Amino acid sequence: MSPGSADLPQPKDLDLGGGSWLRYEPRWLDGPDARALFVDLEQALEWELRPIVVFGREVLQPRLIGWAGAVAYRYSGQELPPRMAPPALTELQARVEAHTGARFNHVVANLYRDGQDHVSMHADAEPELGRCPLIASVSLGATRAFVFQRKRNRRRRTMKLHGGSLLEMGGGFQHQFRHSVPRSSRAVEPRLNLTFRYLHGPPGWRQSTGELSEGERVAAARGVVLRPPR
Ligand SMILES: O=C(O)CCC(=O)C(=O)O
Repeated sequence: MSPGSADLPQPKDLDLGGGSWLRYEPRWLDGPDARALFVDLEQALEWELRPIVVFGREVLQPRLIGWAGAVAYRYSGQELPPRMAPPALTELQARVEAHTGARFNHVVANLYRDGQDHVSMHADAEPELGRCPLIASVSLGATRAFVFQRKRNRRRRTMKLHGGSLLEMGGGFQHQFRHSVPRSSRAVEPRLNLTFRYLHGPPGWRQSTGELSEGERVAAARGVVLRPPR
């Protein structure tokens, strides 16, 4: 460990039990690379303030969202139609794929304009993602808290997501946990987050019993034993 490195955020492999895991690399991108990508993607993506349905009520999402992918994605009562990725995003996806060994075909982008922008507790467990999806999350810009809560006992843990970081969420994480980026009372700079996902089919697709999802394929390739999601 070099002098002073104890103060820097360190990579983390979190085995959360029950086949759920997180892998965090705080400095996946170096500072200038991460800053340049923020500028490029903020300009290249089309940002929208979109409604979603929460407890039967339509509300505006408390952040701007953008996306790219060849297949439509439906979540929380809204559908994101197919949309082409700008070149900067295609290049970033190739880097995430090379690093994780996973394929992705859909990206959801969130732009948190300030500390009031947030995402509430949720899980990304749409059937179209298949069992045990591997979701790779790249953060750019301000550091924000990432809170995850075990569904069974509601126990919460918090970690920080730094600009330039890569967080992989895998195994049963989307089935056994919810996650959020809560509001911050401090004045924070904008943050851009990209979650890379693999959609096996259009809304309504269901995985058949003998079929492997992309998350299961990657786990098998890494020698990780998965338990069926509960
Ligand atoms: O901004 C983040 O780190 C999380 C984003 C997220 O949970 C989502 O897009 O589903």
